Amino acid sequence: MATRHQYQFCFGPWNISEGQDPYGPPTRPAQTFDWKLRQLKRLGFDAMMFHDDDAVPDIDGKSDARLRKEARELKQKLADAGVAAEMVAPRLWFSPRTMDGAYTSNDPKCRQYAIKRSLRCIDIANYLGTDLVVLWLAREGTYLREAKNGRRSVDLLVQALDKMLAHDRKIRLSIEPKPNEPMDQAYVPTIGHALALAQLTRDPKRVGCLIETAHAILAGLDPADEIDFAMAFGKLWSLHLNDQNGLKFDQDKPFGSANLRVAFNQVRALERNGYGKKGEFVCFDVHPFRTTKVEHWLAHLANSRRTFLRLVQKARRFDEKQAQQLVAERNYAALDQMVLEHLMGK
Ligand code: GLO
Ligand code: MG
Repeated sequence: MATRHQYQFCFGPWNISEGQDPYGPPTRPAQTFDWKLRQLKRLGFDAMMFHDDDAVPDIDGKSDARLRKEARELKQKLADAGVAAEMVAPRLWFSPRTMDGAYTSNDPKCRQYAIKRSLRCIDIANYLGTDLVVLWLAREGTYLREAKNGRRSVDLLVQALDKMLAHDRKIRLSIEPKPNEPMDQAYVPTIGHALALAQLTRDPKRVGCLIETAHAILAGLDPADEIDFAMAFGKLWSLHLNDQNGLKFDQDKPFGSANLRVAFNQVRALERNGYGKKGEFVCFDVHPFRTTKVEHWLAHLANSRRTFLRLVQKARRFDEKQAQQLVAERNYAALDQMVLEHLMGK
């Protein structure tokens, strides 16, 4: 099982967040992008992931020429720092024009905006030197199911993906499913939905997925199973590791924080499938606790990476032979305890 390659790590500027939640304001002052980039380097990360407006702030007010100029400047800054751009994602949930959804909005003008913005996001990805665009379909769903026609929404999603695929023959789209929040019910809640949707597009081989631990748990699934499923299709092109304590708001806790065993099984699944061998990054979509002081502001990122690497060692040192023996004997009680003892260590 042990496929000994080195993993490459990534996070986004939004993962050094200021602590606001729906009930209260920020608890830490905002930091500049340049500071965040320096911290990323200092922590030993290899790449940064971007929203389109992380790369080009206030993107909607800027001309195409301006967008190109700013994106190229950013590319230079990343090159100077020796940091890769992992992906770019259109932020389709902030604008008043995406209030009722982006590609599935009931308003045709809003749908047009969402598609145009996605095409500009692809342009940014090109300028930054990545062929990966991530689609977290934040508002593609409903607060009440009667508000939209579900069948039409599937057609609209496919049409939007097709326009993106046609805009650039090389771009790959990774759908990041999430079953709820901000919506009551999302149209693409799981990896199965994402990969099925890919099949309806004009170029299924360029539509894959991104698994986020917390999102899989919110869907009632084991993220390790989602990893195995996506990788059986060769379609896991990115990953947002974090953790989640049960069915509540999206928590984006440090990797392994809520359930070390579930984290261990994700690492085992990545190892057995050779995740990262084709240049895929391990990204942490984690946030500091709201209570975090400025001087501890990066701990959730450093800790997630450390936990991941320690679990890689745990996965590689797991006694597979003994485990297989117990499986053959159907002695799952012993197997269960063996896993716990292995995780607890001496
Ligand atoms: C929120 C998502 C979000 C996306 C990011 C990239 O629940 O996890 O953080 O990953 O916006 O599109
Ligand atoms: Mg995410």
